[in-house]
Amino acid sequence: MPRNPYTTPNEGPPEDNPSSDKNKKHEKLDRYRSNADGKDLRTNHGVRIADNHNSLKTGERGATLMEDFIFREKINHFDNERIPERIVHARGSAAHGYFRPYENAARYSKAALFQDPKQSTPVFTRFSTVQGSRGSNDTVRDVRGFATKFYTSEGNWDLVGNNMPVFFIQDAIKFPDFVHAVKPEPHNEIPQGQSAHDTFWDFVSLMPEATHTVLWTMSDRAFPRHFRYMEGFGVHTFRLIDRLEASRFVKFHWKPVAGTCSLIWDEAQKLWGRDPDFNRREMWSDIENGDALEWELCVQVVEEKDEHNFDFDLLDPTKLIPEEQVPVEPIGRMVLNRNPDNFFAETEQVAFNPGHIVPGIDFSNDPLLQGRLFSYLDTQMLRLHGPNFHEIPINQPVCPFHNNQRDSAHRQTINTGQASYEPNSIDGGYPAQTPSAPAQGGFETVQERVDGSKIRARSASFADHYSQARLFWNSQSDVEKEHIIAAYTFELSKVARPYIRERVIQRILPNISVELAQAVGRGHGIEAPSEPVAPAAELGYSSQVESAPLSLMHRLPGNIRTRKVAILAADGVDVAQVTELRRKLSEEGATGMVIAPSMAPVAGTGGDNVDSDAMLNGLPSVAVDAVIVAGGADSARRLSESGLGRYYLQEAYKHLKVIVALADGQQLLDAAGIPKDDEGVIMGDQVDDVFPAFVKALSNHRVWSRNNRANAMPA
Ligand code: HDE
Repeated sequence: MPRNPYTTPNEGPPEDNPSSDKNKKHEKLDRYRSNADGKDLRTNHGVRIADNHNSLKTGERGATLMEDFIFREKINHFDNERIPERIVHARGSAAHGYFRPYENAARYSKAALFQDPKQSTPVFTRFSTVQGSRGSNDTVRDVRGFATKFYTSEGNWDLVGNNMPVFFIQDAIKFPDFVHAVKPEPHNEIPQGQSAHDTFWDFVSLMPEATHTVLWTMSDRAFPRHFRYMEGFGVHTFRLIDRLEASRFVKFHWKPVAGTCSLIWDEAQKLWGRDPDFNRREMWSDIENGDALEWELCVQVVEEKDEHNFDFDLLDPTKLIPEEQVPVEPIGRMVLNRNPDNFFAETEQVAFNPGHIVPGIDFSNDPLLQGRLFSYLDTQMLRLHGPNFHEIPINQPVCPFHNNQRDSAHRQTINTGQASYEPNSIDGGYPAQTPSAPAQGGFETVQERVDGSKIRARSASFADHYSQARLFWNSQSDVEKEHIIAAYTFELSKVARPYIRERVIQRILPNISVELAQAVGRGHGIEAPSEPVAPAAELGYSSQVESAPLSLMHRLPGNIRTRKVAILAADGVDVAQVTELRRKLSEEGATGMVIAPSMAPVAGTGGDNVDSDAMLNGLPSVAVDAVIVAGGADSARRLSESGLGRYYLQEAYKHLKVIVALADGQQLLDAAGIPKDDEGVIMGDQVDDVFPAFVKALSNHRVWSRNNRANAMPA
């Protein structure tokens, strides 16, 4: 498999260095970046301001004067600061980076960005939740958006995907219904950032096609530990066009280099209060610390002749192509290594559109994709106030662009010449069309023969609503299955109308799994059928019953890079041990943080001190990946006497986190009631005694074998 030769930032090309100006997009953005260091305060029209504290009045206590143009400009601009938030995906955060293809990409697509493994393309990627408003919590149960703008030499390509490979509906005409159902309810605008309410479950239980994607959202994939651990998917089938104009179907995947892993529901909920910006903050601070986020762009390619060789329709967006049926081939690598300078200018104003494609990529007839091709441009008109949003710096392509579109609000371009039409002879016939060509040619839609009657109908090949839901369920580990059962049980407990709960448990879930239906039914005192109840066509058929990559366990991190480890310490701690721990963690690419009862320096046994990075309730266990209790008898006693100290360990235990107790630190295990006969509770006197076992355990992300016992922990 061809791989990018660069492995670490130091060995890499200039693009690996976030401050490098060798990135074409940054060269362009630099013209708009404005730094006020050492500069005068002025009005928007350039006048120096002498007093920014007092408005102009009639006497010191008098009324403010209309004449005060400085005051009016300032307030007027402020009053108009907000723009409408996105109707969906309102909450998001983004980063800059680059994409670099591997050698094999060029054989599938003539797109310039896939041709040269030495040539990188600037990217801007925004991650988002779907349901909540701009100020909602990061770790809610929801699909995550995964939208990438590639600033290619032939124009912008937007891959506007999600972290789940399938969608809730099959036809775009149902999107407003779906979004109205999932959004906060119209009468009281409750609940925020959640699907646990009547209108959502009413809709999805009446729309069996939603079942597969709802099942994904009931899995732990709905609250990733970090954006870096998320897979991404283009969802729809697209097309790749090669230099000979041959078209192939393709599904796009982003495979995280760091592996896949998620939060636990209780942890995710607690994070709403403890750190509502958890995912955003972690991405931001990792990038600031030089820990770039990385994905491989992968493709599943299907020859046109094989279009109908599957148990499902390639155009149906509620279906994925199991990896065993079509291999997922890596064709390049994306690195996100630079934070935006200004959230509004970049992250808020970036305008994605699946209709932004370049020669070498084309659409399929997926009826959901076809509808999206209308929607995104339309929504930008409202959100960014008219058709000139392509001039906003973050949206501009890196290649030159000329056409005869003119005027409208806030036009920046000063088009010279007299002819804003084509053909023209007055301006020499320019701008001129570019015929299609294998390289750097004009865009030409793939020629597809279409022959049919106008009809409002759903293809019979879209009738199967359950076979891939069963495939997903069968592929989950026992722990993941338990989490899914708990998720349905919890969500339905928030549904007030009993008939909706009954419909889900009796009419929908048995078609996925009788075991699932009955387990959720037990939690609601509702008897579930003992066999599937849907018509045969909806139950569908899949020649494959399991697919390992559908489980998060399939790509666990396998190392502890970028992990945050709490080192619990109080006065009397063994400082040498803390130092040793930090050094060893850092060697593995992880960060050890001293968490103490207060922010005062922690006094060590030998009169030496260590700084406290955070307080016990300032960086609670839900915000870290593992906990180590450092040695030192007094430190352990103080932590044991502290409710927060004991709670720290109990909560970490409940969330299946690796816990290490060194020397006297083991006292805290007893005080907190942590079972010692647990493979993820590691004890020893010296750092060397525990470290290899610690790294091994944390590489698996969590102590999965603890799942049942953890439920008994009250935290
Ligand atoms: Fe979107 N979607 N969507 N969507 N979507 C928007 O565009 C829409 C769908 C996705 O970070 C909106 O600029 C329709 C699937 C992402 O800015 C809007 C349909 C997938 C983002 C819109 C879908 C997505 C959006 C809202 C059904 C995964 C955020 C604001 C036909 C493949 C992009 C905006 C960002 C945003 C419409 C379905 C992903 C209204 C009509 C399927 C990641 O245009």
